[in-house]
Amino acid sequence: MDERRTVKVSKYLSKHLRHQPERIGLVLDAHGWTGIDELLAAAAAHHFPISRAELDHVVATNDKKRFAVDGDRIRASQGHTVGVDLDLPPAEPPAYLYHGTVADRLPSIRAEGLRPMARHDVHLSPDRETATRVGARRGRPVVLGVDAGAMHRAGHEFRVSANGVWLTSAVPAAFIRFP
Ligand code: HQG
Repeated sequence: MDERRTVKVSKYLSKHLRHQPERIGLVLDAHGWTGIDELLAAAAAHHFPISRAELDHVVATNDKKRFAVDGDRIRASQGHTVGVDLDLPPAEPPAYLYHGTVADRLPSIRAEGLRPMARHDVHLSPDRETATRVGARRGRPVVLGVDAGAMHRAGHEFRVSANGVWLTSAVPAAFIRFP
C-alpha cells in the first residue's frame, strides 16, 4: 500500500469516524465504536472501497495511532466533533503539558484560555515536539506550556486517549505559560 493511498484512507476514516458518519449511513455507538464490516460495507456503497488488509495496515501504521480496533469494532481514539463519550477514566497528568497554536490566536487565548472549539476537549501534547507539529498545521507554530499538575490539584479533570493525547474540557489562562 503506497503512502498516498494510506493517507487517503486515513483521512477518509477520520472524516467518518470523527465527524460525519451519517454521510455514508454509518452509526457510531455511544462510545464512538462501529463494526468494521459495517464500515467497509458503507465505504464500498459510497464509492470508496477499502479492503480489510488496507484498513488493518492503516490502523497499524498510522503516524498518530488515530484508530483503535477492539475485536470486530473500530473507533477514532480522539478528535471527534460528533457527540460520543470516549468513556476514558480520569488520569493524573504530568506536571506540564503543551499546546501548539499560532500567533493570531494568542489575544483570544490570553483573554479566555484554551477552549475546545469544535472538538469535545482541548488537546494537549506530552512534549514540545508534538505540540510544534500540531501548531504547524495552521502556520508558524507557537507552543504554550500548560501547568497541568496545578490544574489537576485545582480539581480539573484530565483524560488520556489511547494514542497519548491529553484531553481536558478547558484551560483557564492562569495555567498557561505564554512564550
Ligand atoms: C485554538 C490534530 C482562539 C487552538 C492535531 C487551535 C491535534 C483558540 C484551534 C488535534 C482558543 C482548535 C487537535 C481560544 C483554542 N481562542 N483560538 N480561546 N482556544 N484555540 O484542530 O489542538 O491530525 O480543534 O489553539 O494534531 O489544533 O486530527 O485543535 O489552533 O492532535 O489526528 O483553536 O487534531 O490531530 O483547533 O488539534 P483544533 P488542535 P489529527
